[in-house]
Amino acid sequence: MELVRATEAAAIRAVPFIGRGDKNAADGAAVDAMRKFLGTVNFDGVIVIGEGEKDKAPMLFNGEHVGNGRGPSCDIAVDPIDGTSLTAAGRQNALSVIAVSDRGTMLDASSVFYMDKIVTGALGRGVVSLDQSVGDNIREFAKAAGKPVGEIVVAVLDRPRHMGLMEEIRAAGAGTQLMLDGDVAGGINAARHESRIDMCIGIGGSPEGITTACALKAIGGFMEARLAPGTDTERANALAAGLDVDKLMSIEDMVKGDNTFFVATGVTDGALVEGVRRVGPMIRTESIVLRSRSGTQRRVIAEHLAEKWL
Ligand code: VTB
Repeated sequence: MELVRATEAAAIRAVPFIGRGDKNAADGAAVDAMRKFLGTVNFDGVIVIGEGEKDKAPMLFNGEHVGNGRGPSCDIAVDPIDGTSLTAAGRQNALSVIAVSDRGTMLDASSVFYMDKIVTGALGRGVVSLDQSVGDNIREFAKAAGKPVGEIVVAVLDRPRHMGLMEEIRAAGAGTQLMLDGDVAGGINAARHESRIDMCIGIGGSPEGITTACALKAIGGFMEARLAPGTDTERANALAAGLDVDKLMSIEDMVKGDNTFFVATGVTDGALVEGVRRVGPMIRTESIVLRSRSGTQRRVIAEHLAEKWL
């Protein structure tokens, strides 16, 4: 629960940059706030997934120690803003995210920027797989969910690389929900029982994939992923780092054990959580806190006295 203070702080500090066109400034403000608040939390965290390398954004560095050094030893994944471009443009669905698990349990996939992913709710287990065609996945999932294929909605990042994928989804008779960014929220929404999305597929960031896996441990969703090196150099780096780029990875391959925490606070409004808003003298934030050990999903609405944040 302490971690949520760090994502709340990052989200609040990003607000002056919403819609101002400068994604690195937004990210920088969120990174600074997150680092400061993490320093007060009782744990000895090592950042396994820092963001920013792919996008050359300000960073919390891989290998950086965070927390006050007391308490449990943890691996930590941070994404002070997932959706920096969304934030800079003033679009929906930007989140501030932290995921934590026991030390040594998070896969360090930092040498490969992208991974191919498929996420559904628990119903997809034993039913869908990255090794099946998109059409088969959609048909099998619809059957398992007891609904017509025409009602299946698949979230996909809106990228030129996904043109073929979008065609396959539509040819199967399902609909797409295109995301400009933010496939962490897309994956979580696919796994949640009360969302409009049934499935989230396509190639997105590896850091976002590992983070999503942490969240899914608490929600009980299904996910598979495979690293997607874009160049021979990346492939070589992955092999040197001991990664198996051909392996079909389960959630357990990405995060081991049953002690993960995932917290996210809305920066801008989205399907998962509301963005930061001013309510009279208060700043209101909405967050989710997911804990795998107990399988709980909490929503935390906090009101922060605005004058403390001036
Ligand atoms: C996704 C998206 C992120 O990276 O993972 C995406 O969820 C994948 O990379 O918000 P490209 O943008 O290069 O397609 C982000 O956009 C963050 O960089």
